[in-house]
Amino acid sequence: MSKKLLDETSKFLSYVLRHEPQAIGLRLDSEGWANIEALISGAARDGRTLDRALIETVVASSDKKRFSISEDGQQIRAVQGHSTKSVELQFEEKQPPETLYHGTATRFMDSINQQGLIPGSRHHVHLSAETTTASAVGQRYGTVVILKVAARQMQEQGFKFYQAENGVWLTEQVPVRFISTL
Ligand code: HQG
Repeated sequence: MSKKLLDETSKFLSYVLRHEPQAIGLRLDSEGWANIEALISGAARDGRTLDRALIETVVASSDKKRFSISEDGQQIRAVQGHSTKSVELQFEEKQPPETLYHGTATRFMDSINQQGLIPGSRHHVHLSAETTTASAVGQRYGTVVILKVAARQMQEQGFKFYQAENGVWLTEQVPVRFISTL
């Protein structure tokens, strides 16, 4: 299996499992699970050939462990990053480290300095424990800025934090007073 095929399939899975399941007539339950056979047949109607081996290889080789397969092998979901309204993952609250990082681009900073960090179309603001991940995320949008978020302090003041299965930290919003630049 070529890297190109794996990358393209990973992007397609992110698209249908996080954002637009209806594009291939797929139903996700509230925890984001989709039936793998329905995913394969929905993709086929869209002219995309998927099979179990390809799906399993994408899941296993995903650098950020974006997807998981249910224990019975019948279902697949994205572990975070959703924007579709049909899904509302029930994350467990967890105590964050003192500091978490968010990578963004210089062009968003005026707005962030006014509004703090907001989720955009996704369900949560995404934060990471290391600056390397934050840097890679920010670079997707332009000249990167790494923001430090006083996560523990936020939590002490009543803000909730969650950690997805793949280690990504999530919260609803980050007010300006908890943000500084690195
Ligand atoms: C920015 C990747 C203006 C925010 C990563 C970001 C992540 C604001 C963009 C996951 C703002 C939203 C998510 C405000 C935030 N004004 N802009 N007030 N507040 N922003 O893609 O965090 O590779 O929805 O800084 O690992 O970049 O896809 O979020 O630049 O976990 O698996 O608005 O995507 O995972 O962009 O990335 P996104 P994100 P995957």
